[in-house]
Parts: sequence; structure tokens; C-alpha cells
Amino acid sequence: MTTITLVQGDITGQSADAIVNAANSSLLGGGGVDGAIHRRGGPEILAECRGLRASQYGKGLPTGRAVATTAGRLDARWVIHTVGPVHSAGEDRSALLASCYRESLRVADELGARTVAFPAVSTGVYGWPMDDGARIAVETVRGARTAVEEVRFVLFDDRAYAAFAARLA
Ligand code: AR6
Repeated sequence: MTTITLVQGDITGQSADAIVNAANSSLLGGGGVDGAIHRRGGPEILAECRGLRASQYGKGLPTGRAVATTAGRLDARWVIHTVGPVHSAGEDRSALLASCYRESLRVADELGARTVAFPAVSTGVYGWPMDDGARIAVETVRGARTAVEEVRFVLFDDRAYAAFAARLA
């Protein structure tokens, strides 16, 4: 049984086995959570991302997939980088967003992570509406077959926290 917990705050301050990054396919960093993780986690994370690009993801990590690196100076063993879809009004990309959560948990299982902290993937720069992003996140984690014991959603602001709390209720 996986327990879902909610926390409001900055994901880079969390203590967990794995912290999920809302990355982009370049794996070379960016703004939002991605920028914050690389800033606080230090250069070791980017160095490993560069290595992954060179060895496996020359064309980039595909949307909906996930890959792990060291967590550098973060209070975690791993960062799991996943690439959310950019929201589109004309195309339903929700299966790709669900895939981010499922694939991140699959990677967490491979690593043996028991506690995993997630941000609300795609709901920032990538424009996903928060309520729908929360629905997909909660439904997918609830439906996942995983040995992860705690999934902690770390929500940056009141609005995100309220959206996730409403879905969990
Ligand atoms: N802790 C927790 N949540 C955060 C934090 C933080 N430190 N910072 C922002 N959020 P975003 P995306 C929230 O934009 O939409 C990057 O440039 C934020 O309020 O980080 O998947 C990447 O390199 C929002 O609710 O990720 C990609 O290019 C959620 O985290 C692109 O952005 C996700 O916002 C990915 O966009």
C-alpha cells in the first residue's frame, strides 16, 4: 500500500529517498523546479545528466519517461528526472502526464526507493491546468503497482496544495 501525503513548500528542502524533477528532454536544466534542484543540488547532478545524454539520450529523454541521477547535495539519494508534456488545448496529452508519474515510480522501484517526493509536473512553465494536473497525479499514483511506501506531493503554493487536497479527499 502506498501512502500519499501532501506538503506545501519547496521540494529541494525535502528529505526523501528520491526527489522527482520536472525536467525537459535536454536534461540540461531550466527554470522552475528544475532550476531549483540543480542550484541547490550542485553540479554533480548536471554532470551526470550530461553523461546520460552522451551515453543514452543523445536525442533527449522522451516526454513521459524518467531517469535517475545522484541527488548531489540534496537530502535524498536520487533525483528522478521526468519530462512532462507541454499542455495543448487541441490535443489530449494526459496519457503522457500519467506516464511521468508511472515511469518515475518504476525507476524508484528499480532503485529500491521507498519515499518519493513529486512536484506537480507540467503545471508551471508547461501550462497544465492545476486541477487537471492534480487529478492525473493522484489517479495515476493510486493506480500504480509499486513498492514505494510514501508518495509525497510537494506543492509550491496554496492553489496547488488546495487542488491536490481536493483530489485526495
Ligand atoms: N518546489 C516545488 N514546486 C515547485 C518549485 C519548487 N522549488 N518551483 C516551482 N514549483 P515547472 P513544468 C512548481 O515550471 O511545468 C523548466 O524550465 C510550480 O509552481 O517547474 O513541468 C524545465 O526545465 C509548478 O506548479 O515545471 C522545463 O523546461 C510545478 O512546480 C519546464 O520548466 C511545475 O512547474 C518544465 O515545466
